[in-house]
Amino acid sequence: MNERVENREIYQRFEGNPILRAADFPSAVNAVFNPGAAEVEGRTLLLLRVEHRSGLSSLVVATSENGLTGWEIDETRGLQPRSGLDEEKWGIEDPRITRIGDEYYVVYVGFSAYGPLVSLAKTKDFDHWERCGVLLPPEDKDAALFPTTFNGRWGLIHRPVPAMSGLGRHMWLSFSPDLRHWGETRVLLEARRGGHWDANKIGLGPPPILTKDGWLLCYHGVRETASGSLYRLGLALLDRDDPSKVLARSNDWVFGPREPYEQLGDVPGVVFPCGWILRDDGDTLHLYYGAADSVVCVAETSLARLLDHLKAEPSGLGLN
Ligand code: BMA
Repeated sequence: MNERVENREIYQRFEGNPILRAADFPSAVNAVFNPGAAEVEGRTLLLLRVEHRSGLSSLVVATSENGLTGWEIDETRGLQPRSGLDEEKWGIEDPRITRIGDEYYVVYVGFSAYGPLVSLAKTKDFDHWERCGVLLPPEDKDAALFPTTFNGRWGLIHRPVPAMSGLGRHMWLSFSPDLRHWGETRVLLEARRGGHWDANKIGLGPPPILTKDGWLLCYHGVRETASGSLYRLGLALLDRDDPSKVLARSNDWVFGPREPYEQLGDVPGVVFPCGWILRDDGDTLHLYYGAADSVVCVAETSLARLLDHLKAEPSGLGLN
């Protein structure tokens, strides 16, 4: 990679990418991608979306000491779609993990008999699970919980799809007093229009991270091209106390498919993160993403650098 280009990049790809692929699995699977991420007992844990050769996905655990190398896959740990349940009839996908107290709340997409929907399960160890059921009906996905409440209500970012086409797919915010009943629903971030990289369709990446400046969001924006959809990433910042207030949004995308492993696969031209981990220094951030719906990769960045970038681009707000 040309050094001048690399220096401009906000995220640095790990040179050992992809860190996990189908061939690493003991059993024959089609693809492994879009992992949720958490720190569990001092190790980095990825909850991988594993697409089996049936076409249906389940969630499988892999762990590593340093979050980059030495991944150990444990096919007995994770979450399987519940058989006989229409809500998970065609698998479960794209988990986002939020730690609340000593539990991990995993919001995932259930590929139901009626379309993709948002479900929740919680666990302390990724072995034993309590299913909390469907949070939002189809079609809805790209959802994650905030780790704290706002005036006693939990917050959930999600991406419903309007039945009427041409109106855009935007990111929404809903609240709940008990993690079961959701309301106070409003649009949080609109997809831009026209020629922008994030026109018409956006969705949350990993769960929001609380920073000194507010809640940091990483979201994907989709551009339709003659040869398919391009999934790239942008940033936004929400008010710490009132997350319905958007303080800043990047104008330009900050990470997009470039390397061969992001350009070649089942769905070329896709980077799709569902997890990130802020390391103990409070600044190093590891972003875990699926590349081309085929493999798992990691990129590193600095939290301070992301926030500086957002502050330098305040005009991103409300630009349509
Ligand atoms: C989205 C989700 C992701 C997938 C992406 C690109 O709609 O379904 O799971 O990675 O499309 O195919």
